This record gives sequence, C-alpha cells and structure tokens, in this order.
Amino acid sequence: MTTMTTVLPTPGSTRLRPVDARGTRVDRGFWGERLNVNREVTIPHGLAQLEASGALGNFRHAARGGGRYVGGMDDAGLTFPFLDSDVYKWLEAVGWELGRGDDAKLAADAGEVVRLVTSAQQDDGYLNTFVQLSGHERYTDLQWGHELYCVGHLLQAAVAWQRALGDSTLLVVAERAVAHIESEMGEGRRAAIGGHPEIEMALVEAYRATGRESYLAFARTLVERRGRGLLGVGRLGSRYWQDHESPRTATSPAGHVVRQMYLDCGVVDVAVETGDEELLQAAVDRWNAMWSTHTYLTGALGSRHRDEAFGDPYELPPDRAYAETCAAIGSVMLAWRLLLATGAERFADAFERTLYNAVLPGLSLDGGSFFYTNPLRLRADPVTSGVAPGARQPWYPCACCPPNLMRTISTFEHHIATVDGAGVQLHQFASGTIETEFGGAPVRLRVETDQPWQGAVTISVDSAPAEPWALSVRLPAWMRAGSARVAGQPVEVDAPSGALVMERAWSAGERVELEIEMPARFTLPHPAIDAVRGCAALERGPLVYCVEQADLAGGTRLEDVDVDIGSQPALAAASGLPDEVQALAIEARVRRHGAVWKHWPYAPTTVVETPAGEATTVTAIPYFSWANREVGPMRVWLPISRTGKEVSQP
Ligand code: FUB
Ligand code: ZN
Repeated sequence: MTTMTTVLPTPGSTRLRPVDARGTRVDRGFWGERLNVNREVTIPHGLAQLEASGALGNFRHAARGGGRYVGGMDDAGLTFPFLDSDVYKWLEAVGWELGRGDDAKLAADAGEVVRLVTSAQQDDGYLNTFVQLSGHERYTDLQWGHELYCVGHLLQAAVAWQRALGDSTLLVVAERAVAHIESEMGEGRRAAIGGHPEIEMALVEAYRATGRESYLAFARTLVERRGRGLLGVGRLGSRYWQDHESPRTATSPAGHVVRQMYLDCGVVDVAVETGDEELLQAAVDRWNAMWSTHTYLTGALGSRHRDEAFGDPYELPPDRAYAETCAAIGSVMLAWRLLLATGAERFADAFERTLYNAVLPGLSLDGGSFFYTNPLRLRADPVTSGVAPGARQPWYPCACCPPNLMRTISTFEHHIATVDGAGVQLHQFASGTIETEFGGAPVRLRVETDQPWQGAVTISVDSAPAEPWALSVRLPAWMRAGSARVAGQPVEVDAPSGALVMERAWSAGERVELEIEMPARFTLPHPAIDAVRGCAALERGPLVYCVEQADLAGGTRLEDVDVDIGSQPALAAASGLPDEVQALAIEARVRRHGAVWKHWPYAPTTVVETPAGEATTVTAIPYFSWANREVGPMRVWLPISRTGKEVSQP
C-alpha cells in the first residue's frame, strides 16, 4: 500500500517527511470528536447539499450530453462555473475518510458519485460540466472559467482514492482530463495559465503518486508562466490572480487570498521537487510578509470583500474581515508544506493557530452549517449579504468552503507528526496513537492530552528501535513556561526554542510528561491596526476568545463593555455550549455612552467626565464556538478599560 497522506514529497526533497496516516489514529478528545462529527454529520450533509445545489445534476446532464448547468447564483445573479469542484472536494474527503475506516453506506454513495463523474467525461478526456452544458468554447475563459482549477481538485480527489484505498478509478479519469489540458497548453504549446491556481499543487501530487515526470514539468511551467500578464488585468487587476509579478520574485502576497495560498502551495511543491532554493525562499518571504502584516489574530486572511483579497499591510478591520474559510484552509495547507520543506516549527505554530481559530469557526459544532466569511466582530443589527451572514448557513450558492472543510478535517491526522534522519517530530497535540518507523524499526507513540483545554501532554513510547533516536515535541509559540519529565526524570524546557528534543535509546513503556502552563492572556494589536487600537483580545493556549451577546446579562450591550487587562481571567462555564467548551470570566466595566453621542458621533476633547460605569464580570468563549447559540453581536477585540477623562457632550 502507498503511504496515505495528502502531501508526499519525494524522499530527500524536504527536511521532514509526513508519517503514513494509516498509522495515526485520533479517536478521542477534542479532535476525536471533530473527526467524528465530520464523518457522521458533515460529509453525509455535504452529499445531500451537492444533490440539492444541482452540482451532481450537472454531471448527470453532462453524461446525457445536454441540459441546463445549475451554478449557484449569488446576490448579483452571477453563475459560478466551478460547482464541479464542490463534488471533487467532497470525493477527496470521502477518499481519506474511507482510508480511516470502512463505511459501507458512504462507500456506496461515493461509488455512485465516482461513476457519475466518470460518465460525464467526454471521449477526448475533456471534463467540465459548465463548459459542456453551457456551450462555451473550451479554454477560452481561462481568467474566470476555472477549468484548470476544477481538474486540479479532481486530481487531488483521485490521489486521495489511490493512496487511501488503492482505487485508481478516479485517477484514470483525472489523468485523461490532464492529458487534454496538456495537449492544449502543456510544454511547448499555448502559453496559458488558469485564473485560479490549484492545478499546480495537484499536478505535483499526481507526479508524486504516479511518477509521471511530465506532471512536475507542467506544474513548473505553470508557475514560471505566472507574472507575465497572460491573464490580462480583468476587472480587478492582474494582482487579483497573482499575474502581476513572477512568484519567483514577488516578496509580498497579493490579490485574491485563496488564489495566492493555492499558488504558493504549488510553488513550494515545485520548488522542493526541483531543488529550486530561490523559488522556495520567495514563498517563505511572501509567507513572512503575510504572517507579519496581513494576518488576523485568528490566523484568518483577507480584509477586502470586493475581490476577496488581502488588504494593505495592517489593514485588518475586525468587523469588515473577509476571512474566508477557504483562505484559512489554504493557509494551513501552505504552512504544512513550509514545515515539511524547512523543518521550522513556526509553521506548525501557524498551522495550529489557523486551524483552531480560522478554519474551525467555519463549521458549526453540530457539523451541519458553515461560515464563508469569519469576521472578528459582529455589530448589532448588521446589514449582511448572502456570503457574509451573521449565522452559519447549511450551504452557499458559491459552496467552496463547506467541502473544503470536510477534506481538511478528514486529513487532520496527516498533519500531526513527521520523521527525519534524526527521529520523529510531534507537531500537533491530539489524543491518539502514531505508528511509524525509524531506522527500519517500528515506533509506536501514544498521546494523551486534553488540549486545547489543558496543558498536559503525555507521550508514551510503546515500541521503539534499540538505537538512540530523537523524539521532538513542538513547544508552542504561545507557551511561556512549563516543565517536563522524561522517563520520570525532570528535563529542562526552553519554551522559546520551539521544540523539546529528546535524544536517547528509548525503551518501551517510557513516557514524556509535558506540562505546558496555559494561563489566559491578554493580547495587544500592532498600533498600525487602527481598527482595533485601544483594544485587547483574550487568548488561552492555542485558542482565541471572544465575547458574545448571549453571555451578557439582560440589557447589557456588547459595545458598552470594556475590559480590565490588569486582571487575571478565571476559568468559567459556558452556558448553552457543550460541557467541554472552556469559557473564561473577565473583569469588565459596562459604561452606557448611548445618549451622549446621539446627534453627532464626534466631540471636542475638552468636555465632561468618563461615565464610571459598573464593574462586572463577562464570559468569553473560544472564538471557534461562537454563533452556536442565538445569533447576536460578538467581538474578539475588546476596548481596554481606561480611567480619566472621556469625551461626552454637555
Ligand atoms: O473561485 C473559486 C472559489 O470561490 C474561491 O477560491 C473562493 O474565494 C470563492 O470565490
Ligand atoms: Zn471558500
């Protein structure tokens, strides 16, 4: 059996190698529950929605050779030509899920969908139901048409089925579709690229899965062709699709966030497989610029609704955050690749922050509804659109995010541990087992933890090679202090070092007991993030917290609450949320400013006292769990209590 994992670099091309996810089982604790909900609720829900949305019907029509393409329609009446990709992402999730464990019903349902996809393919290998049904010319709208994007997702689903199940049915379909694209715009043919990157990383993975060199060469060509203006400026400018500058030289992220993230995944994949250090460094430089000036506290990306794009550096308004769920998913995909390529744990830190606080909020706790955008503040009585509603929706006309969540959660186990020439590295904390090998001998680790709620992580070595090897455990960037014992003996823990590396001849039965202190902490924003100046956010461990109207006493308005950052928040219970959800109680003040500003929301600096307000305690909940009760105002960034003068009208 091939190694089951999403990203499988050629041996020697990256610093770290993923372990075979067949040997990793997270079956309890926080992530065990998330995986379970995804499998039992979200994925079956996805199939029903693919049917209801018409995405599956499009394949049926295409198989019959005619019918109307059904493609969403947003507020502006736009049809989305990429509904095929919703089906492929769902299939990818199912492929990985079936690799995790049999499910006869799911296998039968998915088998039907695979047959449907197969039957829609045209004799010459072309496959895109939008083009087939709408009568558009093939490959004439590369800017917006998503033909390459959809085939990219098909390829990724196909690789999942091949790696997880040894089933190549989809791979045959996908390879025929790729061959068709290659015949049109492959090496030495029409110099063209797709408006939405995706196929680049899929081609590299297909190369890794099949050994076909032409896929890697084509991926590289697509990367090298970018930045030459081949797509034109369109209605949003060439930065929108990262065609303004070569990915080899661009030092900052630009344009549509998901496009940039997917492109950079392909860039890193091409770079490591071709040993192109310059190209890899360019991706790292862009990532550094992105992380230091374009990233929300939650790890979310994208502050412009109009073009779903990065804003200017530090343009990170909480209420106007676009923060698309797919952008966060693209970010964790990129972080994983950069971790493998460089071995730097800061990418695992980014993965953790983004996964908990920007990906997971996209899904309701019950697994049946989704956010497309993930703002860090919801005002009272907001005017929202279909894409940015205040409450999660069961599906969207543009449904890129829901099945993307499904495949991301299904592959959580792929991203926990790696191996290298020195030993095994544990990057993410989740209760379960990891089986891999080192130096030809089996290694079996058992992890027990109540992360993200408690700081204890116990790793038991069940089996290990006789020779010394290094077990490395990430020390999270949020960690300030902690302690550890190895085989009962205390060892020094240097939090800023990023990892606790323990090299020894491990014996079965020995344990690492890591205790990470997890006090709640207030976090301040960079002064240039003007929209949240004078505010603080609350974090604990890997989680970002927020205050939701549902937790305020009757009559208290969220915008009247400010917080005392000198106080130490205490653990508290969250009412109306699952018992496991750990809330925090914060010392706060409620100041009713309302009437003072009634006629004009500005005032001279010279007048009147700050309302003293009333001291109170407010409950904060993990941001990922917001909007699971009645929908109401929410904010991550809370005004800091100040004494002294405040402006008000005489
Ligand atoms: O264009 C395909 C997907 O739809 C993008 O990645 C998302 O941003 C949404 O626009
Ligand atoms: Zn999306």
